[in-house]
Amino acid sequence: MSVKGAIFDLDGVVVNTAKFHYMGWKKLADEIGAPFDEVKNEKLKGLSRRDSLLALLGYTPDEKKIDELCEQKNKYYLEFVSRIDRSQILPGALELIEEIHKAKDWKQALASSSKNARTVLKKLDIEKYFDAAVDGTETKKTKPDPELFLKAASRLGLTSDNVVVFEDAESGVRAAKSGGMLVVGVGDRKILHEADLVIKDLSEIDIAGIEKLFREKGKA
Ligand code: B16
Ligand code: MG
Repeated sequence: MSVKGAIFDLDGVVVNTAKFHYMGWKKLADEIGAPFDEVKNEKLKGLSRRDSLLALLGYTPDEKKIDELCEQKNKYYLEFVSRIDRSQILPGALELIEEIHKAKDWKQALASSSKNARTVLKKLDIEKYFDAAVDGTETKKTKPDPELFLKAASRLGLTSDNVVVFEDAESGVRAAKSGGMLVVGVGDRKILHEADLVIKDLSEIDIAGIEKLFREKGKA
């Protein structure tokens, strides 16, 4: 078998930090009187901080205001994240990452839009499992552009045909698809229906399940 790669989104797939992004945006939105709820939040998942703000506001203020509001949201997010520990790792994530880490024909990367991804990885002491990591400080374009995932695959020394992406965001599923990769949606089937497979969480899949998906999609 050729070497295969798994690329994991961070927030909402490996760690329960998607909830903290939501709480940060909600706090900011309430302060500035912008309507915001969990339904609107779905559209923000996977987007860069700046694009999330513009999507939340529905208009583009001047750059100074954008910076100020982004900084404020990030301050709230970092306050929440400062308290996280391994109990925030999502079901099945550590088991799958450990299984892939031990497997000789598999490599894995972390690919997150978040500029705080490395802070989270360090806090949870899980960076050691990954062969590569790409975050929002290294990309020009935001999901649904495939740049982040293409960079992650290339750092693993693999092509799109040999990797599978795990994503919880609609924008992330689209990014992986437009990069020509297999994608497993992690979360709500109604939102992630463009994925090749949708699971509730990573406890529903292991290497054997991923290999089955590669075969079914003619990419074995
Ligand atoms: P930051 P992911 C994304 O991370 C989040 O889904 C998204 O909600 C957030 O706005 C984005 O990171 C940027 O995060 O403000 O920390 O740079 O899901 O791609 O791991
Ligand atoms: Mg995510």
